[in-house]
Amino acid sequence: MSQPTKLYYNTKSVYSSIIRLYFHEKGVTVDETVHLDLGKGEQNTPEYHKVNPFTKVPVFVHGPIVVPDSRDITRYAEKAFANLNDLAPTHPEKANRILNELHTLRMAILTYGVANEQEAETKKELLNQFKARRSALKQAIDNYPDIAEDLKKKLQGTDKLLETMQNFEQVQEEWGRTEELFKWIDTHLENRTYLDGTKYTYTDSHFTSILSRISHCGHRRSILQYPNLARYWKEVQGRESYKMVFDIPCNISDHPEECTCR
Ligand SMILES: N[C@@H](CCC(=O)N[C@@H](CS)C(=O)NCC(=O)O)C(=O)O
Repeated sequence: MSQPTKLYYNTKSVYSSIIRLYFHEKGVTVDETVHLDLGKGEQNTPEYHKVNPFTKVPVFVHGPIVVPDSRDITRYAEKAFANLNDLAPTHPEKANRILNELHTLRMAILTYGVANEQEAETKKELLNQFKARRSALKQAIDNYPDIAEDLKKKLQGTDKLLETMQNFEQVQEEWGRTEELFKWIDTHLENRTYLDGTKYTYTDSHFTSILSRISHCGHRRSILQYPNLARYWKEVQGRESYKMVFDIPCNISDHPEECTCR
């Protein structure tokens, strides 16, 4: 690992946590970490736009190579750090399918979205945080004319999300889709400890972070109703990597500030 390494991340971001879990399991020690406060809009600056024009985290930098996107980072690092722990799936096609399915889940809708009157109450504070992020984005559009075009596109996406998040029916649909996928994974896990079989792979880092978000945002039942998935969830939480990344108690009712992402 002779080239310098750098990770741009946020502690509350699902996708950043995937990489932090994965690096811990892989044995990658990053030379420099840069924490971006997404609520304050630190990702929407011209400097960071040069690193990642999509202005999102995580981004991994390895010498001259810049890799945005958690899926690409895990695939890249598996090859670049082949001398470290082997976390490559032994069934790449199946792993890719699972990974792609997991990344169709709309985590922002699941995190902030309100599915009923009760959630409209319990998630009020959370939704306000999302709205504050939108305000920071609007401010950045005014402050940074050079990147304003990209930021305006992002604002359009943000507004669509905000609308969906407040539509009970659409949020319920998203939970329905999520539980369908969980049901399928539950069957897949019937004779397997991890998604690949007996071997922990990077696909598990992706799934663990997603499960953590679902659990911490008041939807534990969506996991625990499936016996194999419940067993898997317990297993991955017992790993050192989980404790390192998610050692902060996180429950929307008592720690709303710890449950943010989009
Ligand atoms: N497909 C990307 C998604 C990255 C992403 O959505 N990151 C969120 C945090 S979890 C982000 O940076 N949001 C900042 C913003 O939209 O302003 C990945 O897998 O890394």
